[in-house]
Amino acid sequence: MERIRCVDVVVVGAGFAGLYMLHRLRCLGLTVQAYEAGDDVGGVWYWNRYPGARCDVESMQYSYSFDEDLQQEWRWTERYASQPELLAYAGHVADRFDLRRDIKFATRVRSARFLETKALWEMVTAAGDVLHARFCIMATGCLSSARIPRLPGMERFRGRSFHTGGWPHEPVSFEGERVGVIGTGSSGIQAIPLIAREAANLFVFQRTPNFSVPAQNWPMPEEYERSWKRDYPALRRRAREASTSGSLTDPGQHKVHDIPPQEREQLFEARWKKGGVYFLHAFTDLLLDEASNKEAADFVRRKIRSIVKDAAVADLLTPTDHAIGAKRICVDTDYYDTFNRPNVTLVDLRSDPIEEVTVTGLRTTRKEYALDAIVYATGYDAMTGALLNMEIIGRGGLTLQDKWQDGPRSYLGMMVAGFPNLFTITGPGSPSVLSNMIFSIEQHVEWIGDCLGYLEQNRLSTIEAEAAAEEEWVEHVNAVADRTLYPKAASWYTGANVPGKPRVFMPYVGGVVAYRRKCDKVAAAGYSGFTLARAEVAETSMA
Ligand code: N01
Repeated sequence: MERIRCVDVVVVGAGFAGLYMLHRLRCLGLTVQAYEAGDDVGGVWYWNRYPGARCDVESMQYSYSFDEDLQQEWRWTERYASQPELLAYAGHVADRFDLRRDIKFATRVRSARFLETKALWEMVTAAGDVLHARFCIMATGCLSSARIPRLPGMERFRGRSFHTGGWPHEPVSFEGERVGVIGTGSSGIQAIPLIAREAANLFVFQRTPNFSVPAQNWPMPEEYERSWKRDYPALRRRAREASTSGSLTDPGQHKVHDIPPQEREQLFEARWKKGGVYFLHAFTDLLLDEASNKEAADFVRRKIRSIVKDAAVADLLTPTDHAIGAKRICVDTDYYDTFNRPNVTLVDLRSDPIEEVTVTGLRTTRKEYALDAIVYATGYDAMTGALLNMEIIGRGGLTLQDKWQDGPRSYLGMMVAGFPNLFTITGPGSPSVLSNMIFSIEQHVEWIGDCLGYLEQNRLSTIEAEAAAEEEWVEHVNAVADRTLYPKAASWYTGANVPGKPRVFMPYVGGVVAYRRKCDKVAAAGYSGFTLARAEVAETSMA
C-alpha cells in the first residue's frame, strides 16, 4: 500500500493569509503543503474580478508589512488598489518568496480529520488525495463562500448568469445588453456604476438599501507614497499600537453631541470629501450611541437626496432600517449618481418581490423584465461558510458543524476546543472583518508561527484550546459586541443574510490593540487557556 505523505503543516488557502503563513512556516524550517481551490494565488482577489472591484482600505496600508524591502519596492498606483493590482501584488509576493512550489492549485479540501492516536490531521481533497500533517491551518478567508439565493426557475434562464465572487477570468462585456443586478451590498454598489456605463439597460433589484460613502479614489500622489515609505516601520507600529482597526484613519476626538450642530455638519462634510470608511471615524461614539449614529445617518440620507434627482428613487435608496456602520458600510464611486442615468431602473423588491427567474429574465409580482444577463451580487456565507463547507472532525468524532450548530465558538478566534492543532486565521471571534484584513492576517500568522516555534523548542506536539478559556472568550466577544450598535442590524456579521444560520455576532469588536494585547499575554504566559502536550506517537520532521 502506498505510504501517505506527511508534512509538518498543511495550510488551506493561498490568499494573503495562506501566502504569508507558508512563508513564515518555511522560515521556521517546517515542511508545508498548501492547498488552494483556485488556479492561482490571491484568494478573494482571485475570485472577485467583477467590474469595479477595489479595496476600501488605502493601498499604503492594505499591504504586507513583514518585509521592509517588499513594502519599499512595491508601487501602488492608486489610493485604493483595484482588484487587478491586488492580484498582481499577490502574484509578486508568491514569486518573490518562491511560494508556488508548495501550493497545490485547483485543489479543494473535502475533509480534515484529527487522528487522535497519531496526533495528526488527515486531509482529503475533493480528488481523493490524502495527506497527513501535524498542524492544520485554515487560511480560508472570511468572505469566500459565495451565496446564490435559490430563486424559482433559475436553471431555466437562457442568458448569462454571474456571481460577483466567482467572476470569469476572461473579459465580460455587457455592451448593448439588458442586465439585471440583484443585491446592493458593497459588491453590487461597486459594480453597478460600471455596468450602467456599458449596458443598454440596467435594472437594479434592491431588497435593502445600504449606506454608501464616496471612496474619493485617485492616482497615488508621489509625495504621499514617499511620506509613507520614509516612515513605514514607525507608521505600521502606530497602527499596531494606537488604532482600532489596524489602519491609521485620523480618528475624531469628540462625541457627536459634544460639539455644536454646525461644527458637526462641517466635520461630516470634511469626512465625506476625504472619502472612504474614514467617515465612520469622524466621532468616537458613532457605533455606540443611537442618537449620535442618527446624526451621521441623517447626513448621508441628505446626501442621497441631494444627489439623486428623482425623489421617489432617492427615497428607495435611503436606508432606514439600520444604524450606519452596523452593517458593513459601502464605499463607492458614483453609485447614487448612477440612478440619474436614463438607462438605469431601480426595482424595489420590498414592495415588488422576485417571483421567479424565467427563460428570458426575471418576473416580479408586478412586472416581467427581459434580461440578457443576471449578476448576483448576493454576498457570502461569511466567516463560517468556508470552514463548514469542509468536513472538519476533531476529537471523539466531533464535527465542527455540530460544535458550531448554535454559532461559532472559539478561543481568540484562532483555535476551537476539541480540535487540537487546528488554527483558523482571522476566524470568528477575532477582529478580522472589522479590521484591515492584511493587518490582522499578519498578526495571526506571526502568533501561530511563534506558537509552533514554542512547541518545537519545548518538544511538545499538541496544543488545544481549553473549553473554559473558550467559553470565557465567547462571553467576552458577546459582551463587547453588546455594548455597540453592531448586533442590532440584520447583517452578515450576525449570519442574518443566510436563512437558518444561527444569529451570533461573529467578529471581535474590541479593537486590534486590546486583542493583540490579549493574544500576546496568552503567549507570554506559556499559552494560558491552552493545553499543551507531548503525544505518544507523532510522525514528524519537527520532533
Ligand atoms: O454582499 P452583502 P457583498 N433577493 O451580503 C442582497 C466585502 N466587500 O458581496 O440586505 C434579493 O453585503 C442583499 O439584500 P438584503 C465587504 O466586507 C468589500 O456586497 O439581504 N436580494 C444585499 O443587498 C462586504 O460587506 C468590498 O436584503 C438579495 C446583497 O444581496 C462583504 O464583502 C467590495 C437576496 C448582498 O450584500 C459582502 O459584500 C465587495 C435575494 N434572495 C465586498 N439575497 C470593498 O469595497 C441577497 N440579496 C473592499
